Amino acid sequence: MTVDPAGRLADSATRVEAALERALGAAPLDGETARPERLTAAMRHACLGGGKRLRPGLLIAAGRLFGRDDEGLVLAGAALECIHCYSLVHDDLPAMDDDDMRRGRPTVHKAYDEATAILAGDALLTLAFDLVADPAVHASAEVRLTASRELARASGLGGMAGGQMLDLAAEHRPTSESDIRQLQAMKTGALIRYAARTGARLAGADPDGIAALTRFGEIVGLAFQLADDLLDVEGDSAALGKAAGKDAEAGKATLVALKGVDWTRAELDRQIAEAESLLASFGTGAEELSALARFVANRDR
Ligand code: GRG
Repeated sequence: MTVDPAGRLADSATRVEAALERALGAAPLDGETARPERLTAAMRHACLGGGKRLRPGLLIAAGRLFGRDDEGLVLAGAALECIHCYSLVHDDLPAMDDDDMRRGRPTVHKAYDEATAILAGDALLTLAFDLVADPAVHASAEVRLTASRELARASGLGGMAGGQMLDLAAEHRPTSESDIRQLQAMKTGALIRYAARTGARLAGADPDGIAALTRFGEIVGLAFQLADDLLDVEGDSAALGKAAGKDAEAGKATLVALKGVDWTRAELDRQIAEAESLLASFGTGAEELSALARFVANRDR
């Protein structure tokens, strides 16, 4: 069977886009008082009409491996995408990476203003937990609670936000390979690991299946970051939809900076080979995930 990862990803992306569109409607939901128009618009700017939707695509593909493919999985993927989009909005702020362009458009603080961008990020972060609590995500409240707690841990102090803190602290400082690996596993790896693990969990995988997908997610997370670091060195700003060459300028601690481009390419190949051998025991059903891992490694944006 030949799997077209871009086609599958595009299909998941369309479904996630529709779920986000519904979640970011103008009408207040039960328990809300009113939805300020400007904040809703800023959140829509951050979330809709752009992005590769890799994390929800991975969550949905992991679920499909274990036989589930319904709108509940899409909602869990949309929750994860809300966290990812919030992180991009805050990362683009002048106090962090100070970027003007994202996904080929002005960043949220440029299109609106800084205070609105901060609030849009805050509200996307909380919206994620609303979505993951939806009964459609899983019939069991205990499974939803686990998905929710793990989402908090992947995103927060010991995950993405903590990784961002370590990343800022490492700027213009000599940083060891193991420290770089740790900060990257937290900053970008944690959400990708969550995607693979949670897709498996929500589809009813047994502990061995969840463990295998967790390891797969860790490898894809590292591959994603290596590819991102290479794109920053070699990529084209127009294709990326954001400025390239910013890592060296900001003195970022990356494996490309520490070990060089050739080593990073070889490491990326090693990671993809490991991901594929990990999936071998799942047979042809895992071809979509294996193709997705290659897509992450070889992407040009
Ligand atoms: C602000 C709490 C906080 C955290 C920020 C993830 C992150 C932490 C910052 C993003 C900075 C950055 C550009 C990191 C490189 C990896 C990355 C997340 C790239 C963008 O993700 P893609 O390529 O983007 O999946 P799209 O637009 O396709 O969704």
